[in-house]
Amino acid sequence: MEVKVLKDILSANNQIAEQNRRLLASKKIMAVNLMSSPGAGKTTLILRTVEALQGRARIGVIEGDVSSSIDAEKLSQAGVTAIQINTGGGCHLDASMVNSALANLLLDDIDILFIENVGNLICPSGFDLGEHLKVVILSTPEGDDKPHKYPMLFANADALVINKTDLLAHVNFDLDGFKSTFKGVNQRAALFAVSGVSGEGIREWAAWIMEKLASVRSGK
Ligand SMILES: Nc1nc2c(ncn2[C@@H]2O[C@H](COP(=O)(O)OP(=O)(O)OP(=O)(O)O)[C@@H](O)[C@H]2O)c(=O)[nH]1
Ligand SMILES: [Mg+2]
Ligand SMILES: [Zn+2]
Repeated sequence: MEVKVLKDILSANNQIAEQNRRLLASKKIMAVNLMSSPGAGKTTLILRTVEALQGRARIGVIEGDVSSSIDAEKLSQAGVTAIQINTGGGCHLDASMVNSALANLLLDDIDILFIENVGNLICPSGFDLGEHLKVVILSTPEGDDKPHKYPMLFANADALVINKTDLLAHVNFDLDGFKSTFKGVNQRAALFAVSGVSGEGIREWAAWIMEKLASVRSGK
């Protein structure tokens, strides 16, 4: 019984995700689902990416949080088009929340849509939003054992961004060891080591995003 209910929820979600995918394709927008634990640096990475891609791509953002509009306001203050979704207790975004947000964005003015998921390493990975890319951010203070503990999220990522490299000297995070642990759960994801504070690695990450935008647009 429980299994059937879960299947129904996921299949309803997938249908709306498909609508989102079609709408995004018709507007030539690439959507990126950003997932991490709370505070790993999702909003900061979006801000750094907007700066890095200034004049090259127009960025829109859907902000998912349980409550508040702090993140959307932060982005708006930086001149970024952002819309806030409050899940009111829900621990992940689903396709219908994203569908409502899409109806409130000027899609003709967006090339790349970042969807900042609710901070959570568990269920966000189970819900298709209609996105092109799933990107996971892990910050160094969280520890290098997370791919073992939350394998679903890490296994499904198209890219993994290790953030807060500026703190490596102060935390127990073995970067090389981590890379091999991660390869054990996901061999195909692109890997980036960045700092949202110093800007280290942002250029490489931004170049990858532009490459992906080009392939989405050429239909590859
Ligand atoms: N030292 C350091 N701090 C960072 C870095 N990136 C982000 N921070 C800080 O970490 C805190 C959380 O960053 P956010 O970008 O708000 O993280 P988030 O993942 O969007 O957080 P939630 O939306 O609450 O889940 C803030 O105080 C940032 O200034 C970094 O690379 N290095
Ligand atoms: Mg945030
Ligand atoms: Zn959830």
